[in-house]
Amino acid sequence: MSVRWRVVAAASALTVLGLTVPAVPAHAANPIVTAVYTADPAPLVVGNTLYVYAGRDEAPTGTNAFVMREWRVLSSTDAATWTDHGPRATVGTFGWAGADAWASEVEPRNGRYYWYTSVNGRGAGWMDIGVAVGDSPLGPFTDAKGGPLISDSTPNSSGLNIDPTVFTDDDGQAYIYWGGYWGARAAKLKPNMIELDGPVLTPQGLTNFWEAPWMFKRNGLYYMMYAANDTTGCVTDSNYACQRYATATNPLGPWTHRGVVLDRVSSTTNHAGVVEFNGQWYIVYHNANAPGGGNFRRSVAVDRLFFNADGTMQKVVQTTTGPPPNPGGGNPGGPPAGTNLAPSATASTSYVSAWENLSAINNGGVPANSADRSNLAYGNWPQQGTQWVEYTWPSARSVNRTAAYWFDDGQGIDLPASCQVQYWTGSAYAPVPGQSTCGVAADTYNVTTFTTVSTTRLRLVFTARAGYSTGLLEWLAYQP
Ligand code: FUB
Repeated sequence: MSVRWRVVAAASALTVLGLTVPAVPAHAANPIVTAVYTADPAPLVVGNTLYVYAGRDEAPTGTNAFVMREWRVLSSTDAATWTDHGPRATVGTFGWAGADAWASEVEPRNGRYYWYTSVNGRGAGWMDIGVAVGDSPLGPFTDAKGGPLISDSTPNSSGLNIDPTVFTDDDGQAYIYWGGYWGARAAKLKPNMIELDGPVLTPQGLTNFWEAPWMFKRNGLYYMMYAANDTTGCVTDSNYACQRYATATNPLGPWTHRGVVLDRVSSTTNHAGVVEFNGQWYIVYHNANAPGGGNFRRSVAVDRLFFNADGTMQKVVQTTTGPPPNPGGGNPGGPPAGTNLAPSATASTSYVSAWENLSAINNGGVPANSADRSNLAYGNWPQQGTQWVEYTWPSARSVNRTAAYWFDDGQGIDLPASCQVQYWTGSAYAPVPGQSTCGVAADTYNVTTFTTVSTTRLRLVFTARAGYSTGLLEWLAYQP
């Protein structure tokens, strides 16, 4: 399948800041917008729409500094095809500010949308955090406070007051985290969302925090993702950054560092947000991949994010295709819904070619088609006949279906002729009971259902077509 270029029919003219600006159709690929450079994305789901709030990089080629004066809104109803709604707030929204429309995030409350922004105030010090408010996700937005919410004069503020992330817990308490230059900070917000409620705290456990925090909650666990630039597992050049993350059972921590979720991107800065939309988790981040792009000419990208059964996050596979369309009511093009146990298993096989990768089958990649090896591929050329791959867990897992995405390289590796799912009974391998057809179709997840088995080992046995070898791009194993 070629890169999916699909144009949105979104031509209605919109009045923005006194100007008439058309909603710009975008395409389904990464970066998601290429007509302008965009950075520091912050996702927000409202109804059936995924919004992304982003700054605009205006630096001319060769300018090695941020030139940022406005924040734009992008939207999608399937996470794949995007519309750029143009600038919805600017430095001028804040009468007390003069430059640097850096990272921002929008938080809804009581039908209003509070847009927390990093912006350079005209007063003492450098960056401040302002807050604008609007009655819809697209605004119009006006200054909600008439001055900074956080500045250098805020007691215990960060060495660089940028990159706000605002999170509202189930009990209605809102929190703001922010900071740069290794100085993470946290505070409660009052219900009016424009005043801090209590002292500024220094959160504990955000190992190697550099900037760009993003907070969210999943299954009762709090997650803090943030940019780090250490050379101890993050990047090899500290001019670049990765996204680390930590979890906590309290919104103010202490946090437990969990690892790297997003490796270095092609721009030096690394700024990301996480959101669940139509049953799928996504990471929205920026890189320098648009034509003519660079460290100060960045572009927003979107990819899928997958969690392991224990709540840890799988490392993001950065794609050029972006995610498959997800208009809701299912997940066309993507893996079947459910808890996939494959990432927590150890894979083994009867044979893997030296230049292929067994890790492909449980690395969470989402193939665009059976020839897509962008997330690695398992293949067993030049072996023919019957081969197998197997998952082993340290203790028994309940499993009742699998999904195989077959690899076909158009050369020596072809779709198999047949397959069967087997499990370890404790003393031997046996076909899983009540097994539905083990599919061998191209360009799709072939789901095989069966009566739940509790086992430490699950095996996929497949027989090649005459004269060919076989391969897999993904093999998913689901708990009931
Ligand atoms: O875009 C300006 C700054 O660069 C942001 O505030 C940081 O997070 C980094 O992405």
